[in-house]
Amino acid sequence: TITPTRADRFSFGLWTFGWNAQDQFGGPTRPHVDTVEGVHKLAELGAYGMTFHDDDLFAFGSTDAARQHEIDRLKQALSDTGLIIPMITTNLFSHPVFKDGGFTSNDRGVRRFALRKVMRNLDLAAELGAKTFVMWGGREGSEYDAAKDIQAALERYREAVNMLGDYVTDKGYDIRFAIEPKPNEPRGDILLPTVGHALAFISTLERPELVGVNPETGHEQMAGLNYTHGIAQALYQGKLFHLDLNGQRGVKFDQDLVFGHGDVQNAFSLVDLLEHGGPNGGPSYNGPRHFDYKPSRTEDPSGVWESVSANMQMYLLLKERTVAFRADPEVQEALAAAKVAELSVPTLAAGEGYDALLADRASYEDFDADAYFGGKGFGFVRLQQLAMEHLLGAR
Ligand code: GLT
Ligand code: MN
Ligand code: MN
Ligand code: MN
Repeated sequence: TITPTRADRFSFGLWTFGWNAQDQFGGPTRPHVDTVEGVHKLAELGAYGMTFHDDDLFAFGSTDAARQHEIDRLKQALSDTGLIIPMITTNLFSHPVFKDGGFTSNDRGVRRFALRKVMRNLDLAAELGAKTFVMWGGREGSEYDAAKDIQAALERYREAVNMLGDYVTDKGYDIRFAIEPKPNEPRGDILLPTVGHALAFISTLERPELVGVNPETGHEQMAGLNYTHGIAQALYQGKLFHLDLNGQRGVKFDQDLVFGHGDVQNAFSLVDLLEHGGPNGGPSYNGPRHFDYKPSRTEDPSGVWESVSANMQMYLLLKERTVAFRADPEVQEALAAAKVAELSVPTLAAGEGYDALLADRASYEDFDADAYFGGKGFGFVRLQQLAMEHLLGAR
């Protein structure tokens, strides 16, 4: 085992280890975890941060005094442990009033209430020094096509994010937003279902620079997509503001397993990308390594903390394996044979335009597509096998 340290920047949602394991089919199997105990436990296990929704810290509808009491207890626990709050978010999905969404409910009064709830929590984010504000619109969506005007809903989503951008700017808050995509669950279909949809939506905003994405492993995989690819595109577009690491096995309900307990080979390529950037360089990620998972309903309180450690352990073990992978001369040779670095060479020469390309007979008239590879393959399977051998600790 590898001991996690603050420098690894691991963070956990209060709603993760704090989940009492109530699900659609059965009641809680565990007691509630107190915030202060949670903060101390996380610090002890090597995390550096905790994140939360307003309603995780103080119950919906708390009096101002009860709310303040919980904030004060949290602040004391943070100062006792040195843990920080890198991100906070607002719950716009649990209370029945949000049954048709928050920012995009058909009901205008709900939309106005949702904005106020978020603004109040933005003030708290600023007070606690959180730099990222996640927006997971789990209830923004529909079950019935006839019941939701999707273009109007997107316009209301846009209106909401634009206004919140004005708010943090006018207040001088050092906070950026991160939209978290998910294709479905709890709604039949959720708006902004994938990283790609969210990135396209962000480009329509008045302050696009304030808004990025918070992709969750399982959410992309629920849509049958490659999480590492989604993360790579978010990095490429300078939009990876935060992320939710967990495990998922295939296209089914949101499993929220421990990181790496789902598609472990994709977790390997992900950690390689986050830690080292692309194989030929390109941005890596230096934000929090945030886990958004659910300790399975079968686990007792000690199993919960085992699972917290397991997330960090999986990340660190994979990190170690990716370092070995990159350092292996045989891998270097296989990467070269597979021309992985050649993809970084621009297709056109410096200063070359379509005229020069048209004049280059070698590129077309004399290009013999049938003979070009002379029967030779790329050797991608060999390269992948080397990656798997490193992943398995066989090298
Ligand atoms: C909820 C959801 C998560 C989101 C959280 C942030 S809450 O648990 O399932 O994926 O990240 O709102
Ligand atoms: Mn999440
Ligand atoms: Mn999830
Ligand atoms: Mn979740």
